[in-house]
Order: sequence, then C-alpha cells, then structure tokens
Amino acid sequence: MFSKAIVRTPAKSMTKGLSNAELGLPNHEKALNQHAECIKALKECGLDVFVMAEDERYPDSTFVEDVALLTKCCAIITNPGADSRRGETTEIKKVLVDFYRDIEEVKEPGRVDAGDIMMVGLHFYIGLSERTNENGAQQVIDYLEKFSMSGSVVKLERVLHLKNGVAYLERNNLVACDQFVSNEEFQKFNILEIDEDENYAANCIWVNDRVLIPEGYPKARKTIESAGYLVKEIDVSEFQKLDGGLSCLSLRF
Ligand code: CIR
Repeated sequence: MFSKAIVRTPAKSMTKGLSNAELGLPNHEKALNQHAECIKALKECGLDVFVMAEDERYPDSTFVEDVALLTKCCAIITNPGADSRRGETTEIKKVLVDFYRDIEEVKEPGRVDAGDIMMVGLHFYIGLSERTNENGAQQVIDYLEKFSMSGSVVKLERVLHLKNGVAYLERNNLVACDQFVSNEEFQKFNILEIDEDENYAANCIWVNDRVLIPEGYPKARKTIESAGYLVKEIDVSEFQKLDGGLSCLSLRF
C-alpha cells in the first residue's frame, strides 16, 4: 500500500517540453486543471500528496516520476537521459530528505529515467531505452542489492519508457501492450493485454487497489475492471502531447 505521493505543478514552459507525439502544443491552463484532477484522484485513493512548485527552467519537470525511484528501503535519484532534464534532480533531492534517510544517486556516465523502472514487490524491472543506459541500470541494480532488493533489465523496442508499455497492478496482474505481451520475462504474470489501438492506456497506475487510467480507452477499462479493480479515468490529454502519461505525473510511495 502507498501512503504518499509527490507531484510537481506543470510550468508554463511546458509548451517547450520534449515530444515526438505530434499531437500539438499542450494548453497550460487545461494542463493545470488535469493535474488538479490527478491530485484529487490520488487523495481519493488515500494518499497524502506533496505538491512541488513549478519550475519554469524545466519544461518537462511535471513528469516527476523520471527523476527518482522510491522504494520501501531507499530513494534513488536518477540522472535523466535527456540533457534538458538533468537539472530537475536538484529540487527533488531537497524534497526527499524529509521522507528518506537513505538517498542514493545515479552518476555519469549512467543515465536513467525512472519511467523506465517498474516495481514488482522487491524486484525492479529496468528498461534499457533511449533514456536509460546499461551503466545507469547497473548502478540502480547495485543500489537495490545494497538494500536487499533486486533488479533486472528489459530491452525496449518501440516505446519511450518501459512504463509506457507495462504496468504492474499487484496480485500478479500485469497490464501489457505491444512487445511486452510476449516478453518471456513477463509470462509468469497474468497478462491483461491492451489492444494496439488503446496502447496509451497501458500507462496506468495501481494505487491501493484502485487503478487510475487515462480517459477514453473503454476496452482497456473493461479488461482492468474484469480483473477486479475499481477503475477511475482521468483526462491527461495535455500531458500526452508531451509523451507523458499518468504514471509520470507522480511518485507514489
Ligand atoms: C520527456 O520526453 O522526457 C517528457 N516530455 C515526457 C516524459 C514522460 N515520462 C515518462 O513516460 N515516464
């Protein structure tokens, strides 16, 4: 169970955020409203939500999930793969000292976006992507092992981050789309397959046995509900325009 979340208000500069989505520029006002809805939903799931102030210097800083991995035993500050995002780690460090005694950091030449890391109990799957390199993944694995946890790598083919394609919903249930449906390592899970035309919904989050999913993916909703979860849809269209999804908008711990 999670008890807390950290989120970061979208900056006006988000219109300059990194994107391959070709869905147009995000509308800041609309993004603020959608962000507020995310916070409301996290609170409804029983979390205390800590809101970090916006930082205009970093257009992508609302995607707070990428800059830290929060585990039961320690926090690991990442070294984001995109140069424009590297400075985002400074503020998160200041916030995490209030929540964690043990804080580790990924260092050069290691690069990691924590959107590439999926927690399954005490094991962490780490996607090797355009943002996360082998050196960074190995540093994360070493830190995890130091605290009696473990990690393993997964090679990504077509998605930006691992959690664009998979989401662990506890109770052995794994939401998966695309390459991850047949990925050997994931066959031990009960796979809840997301159809190709609803791939974006694979980026959903388990929060205390509820599942938050992006709005507008009825087949995905039905699949997840059929596995016994209470599902809430949230409109995150403005973040989708920057290749972001629901998981990237919060750190849950
Ligand atoms: C980026 O390219 O870094 C941002 N525009 C989107 C990050 C989304 N984060 C995630 O999927 N974990």
